[in-house]
Amino acid sequence: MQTSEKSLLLSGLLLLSLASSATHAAWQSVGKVDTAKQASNTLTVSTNDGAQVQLSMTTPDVVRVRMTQGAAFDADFSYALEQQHAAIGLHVEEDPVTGAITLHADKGEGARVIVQRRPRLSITVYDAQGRVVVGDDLARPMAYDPETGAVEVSKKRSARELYYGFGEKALPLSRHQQYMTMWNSDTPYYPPGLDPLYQTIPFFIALGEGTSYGIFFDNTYRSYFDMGKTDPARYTFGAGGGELNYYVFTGGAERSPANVLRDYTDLTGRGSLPPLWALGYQQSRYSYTPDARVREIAQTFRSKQIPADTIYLDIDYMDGFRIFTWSKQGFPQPEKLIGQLRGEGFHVVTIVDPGIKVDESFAIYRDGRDHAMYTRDAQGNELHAAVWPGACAFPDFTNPQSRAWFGSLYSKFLDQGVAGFWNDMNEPATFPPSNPDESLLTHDPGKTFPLDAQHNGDGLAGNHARYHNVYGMQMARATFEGLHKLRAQNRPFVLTRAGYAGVQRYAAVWTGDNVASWEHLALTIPMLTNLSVSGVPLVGADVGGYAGSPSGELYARWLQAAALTPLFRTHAEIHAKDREPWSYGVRFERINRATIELRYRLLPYIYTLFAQNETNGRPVLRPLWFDYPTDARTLQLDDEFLLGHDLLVAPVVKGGATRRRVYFPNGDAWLDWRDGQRYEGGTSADVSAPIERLPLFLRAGAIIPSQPVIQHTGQTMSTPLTLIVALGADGIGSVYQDAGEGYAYRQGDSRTTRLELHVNELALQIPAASGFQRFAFVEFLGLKSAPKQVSADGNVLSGIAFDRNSKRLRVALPDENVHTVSIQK
Ligand code: MIG
Repeated sequence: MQTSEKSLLLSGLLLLSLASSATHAAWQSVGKVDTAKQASNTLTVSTNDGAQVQLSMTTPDVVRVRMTQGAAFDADFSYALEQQHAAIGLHVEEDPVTGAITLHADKGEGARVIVQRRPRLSITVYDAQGRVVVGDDLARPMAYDPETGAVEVSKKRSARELYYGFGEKALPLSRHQQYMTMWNSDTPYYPPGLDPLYQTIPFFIALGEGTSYGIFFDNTYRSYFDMGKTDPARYTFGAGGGELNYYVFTGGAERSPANVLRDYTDLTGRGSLPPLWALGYQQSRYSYTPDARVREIAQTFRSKQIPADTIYLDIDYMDGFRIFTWSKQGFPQPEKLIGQLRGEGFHVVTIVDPGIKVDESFAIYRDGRDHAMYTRDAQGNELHAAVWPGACAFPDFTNPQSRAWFGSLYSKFLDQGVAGFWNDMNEPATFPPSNPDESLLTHDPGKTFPLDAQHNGDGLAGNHARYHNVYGMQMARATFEGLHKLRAQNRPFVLTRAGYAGVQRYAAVWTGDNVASWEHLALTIPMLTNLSVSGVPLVGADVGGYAGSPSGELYARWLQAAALTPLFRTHAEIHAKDREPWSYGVRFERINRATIELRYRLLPYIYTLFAQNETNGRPVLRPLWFDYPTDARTLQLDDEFLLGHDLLVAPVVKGGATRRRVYFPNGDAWLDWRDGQRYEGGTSADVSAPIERLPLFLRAGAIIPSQPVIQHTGQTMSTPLTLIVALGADGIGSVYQDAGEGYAYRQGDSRTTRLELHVNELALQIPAASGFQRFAFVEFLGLKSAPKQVSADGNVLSGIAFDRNSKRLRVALPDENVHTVSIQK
């Protein structure tokens, strides 16, 4: 670790020098408005300096601004958008005295934009109630650098405004007063604060005084966000090239974060429902090898009765790191191995890197070369750079033909039974020529393609400076689309390290090479919740920390914290000690088993959250402020999170701690998952958290589904569901069910059950349908003692049990036709 720390320090210095050399001297500001013309739902404004600005709306609450310094705008194309969104009809009006131009949707209530003509063009967005959402700072108007092509804009900032999102950042929960760079980077062992990391998602949600809005800066060049660091009265964003092209989401009538994220994900897409197996526990390390070791790991899970669904194979399964090959020594019979594992309920995920070994005897390499699938250097030659296999060529994933070709390569592994794929090193990361070992110089420019490398850009040819930030996302897309084409009946599972806005359409995201430390465990909460509100629902961090070896305590605490995050995967670097749930002795084995069991009990709830995410864009994992934006005490709370709207998770992230302070967000009461103890919203409590306990709370009024412990998701269908009901407030709930795989659900093959709690009565509406887990039990939490009786549709029930320790009342439902269950105290 010592040399790596030195390197990190060095890289920090490097970063500073890079940042300062990128400052611009020759900014040219937009001038006053000369002409304003409305055509086909767009208002085009030209200014007396030659710049042009376009304003349009994609919904009555979403305003789009484009600025170009040239005579013409670029072709309107974006990798981020799910589809190019048509602009809606505008109503435009000019003030006869000032000339100020007002525009809004021609139909329906919504945002209003006012464009001032002088002294320079400036844009202010208002909500339907006439409140300012966000406005240009006239002291620093839209500007560009004619020499370098850089663009930027500054917005006025109110002192208390906070900012969330920005994708994947190792930074505090709110990113106010931070300067952030967007440039996908391989950053092994990143220390907290290091920026940028692997992903570029130039989207944020602003929150001030309980109202919110969002901005998405759709520019793929190296970009930056100075959120009041240089001057707290403004924030600035810009990029080294391309158009100033951004969207303002005003958050609808409620001005809520949920509306902002819904509108952002309407534009950039939602994470499509993952296969159920991908939500089970996943075990990984660099690398399980040979095959006998993989078998041993799988069998140990089963013999120790620790649930698990997935085993990963990291780079050592390959023959000389050639993609889509197997090492003859380590994995002589891959199909047999995978078949056996599948028989035990395991899915295998293999890593697939972008680098393709330059090797005349390697058919995939030759095929790609012969069909011109690779990225080219400035001279037009195949770009070569060293990665694990040595010199490699790299598919140009911005070329639709290369994507289709690469996607088709998955066919062999699918035939062999591989269930999912893990795309690593796709920032893209290369080994710098000076250091043949993997470099720890995290932002060394030699660690990616030269900026003048050439890309197809889906027909808009451009250099690597323009397309660097989308390379990884387009690799994930090639994988997703390839899998979808090859196995239309399966939901692809793809995990990617790099990405750009919209990456959620294709892949899950993990936070790269974190470190086995308490500090990094704590960091997972602000990192993952911010990734979630950046539109990516299936997110996770390597459990235990990638680099180094956690103590039994750190691993157990990390497993607890991660059990209720969307992607639940243990992973470790090549040098790390064994890191399986049983690696720390029997005491920890028991604790870790119980942690993973909790995950499996809650899978029906987690699955429902994913289905809801696909519909409305609400994140599975949420920072507290997302659901409680008017509770100021949630705004910087970074050691708790919500799983959906109903579960509050307060993991222990400090070594040696056996208690912790928990804040309960205002507006709801909360019941301790363990014993039903009630905590009022807006209060804090010191709760006991011995090593075996994850502090977990259910919102009063919540109704959530759970299931008995199973060993893997293949055992789901045969098990009955239990509804867990938190008494103490009225509430509604719903449960989503489908086959857990495939797309029949899009043709209506699913079931959604609506539930309602009113005082002591639960109303159910279970649609009659077969082929789903059956609702069999209800468990009430929040009673102090056993009730007098419980009845279903007026008939007194006999099969009821009250547990004095957990204060849970368990009721067996006679059948699924029951409409009410009521408690008589
Ligand atoms: O250069 O495949 O982040 O999860 O184990 C390192 C080996 C390459 C980096 C990934 C890590 C993975 C490792 N990879």
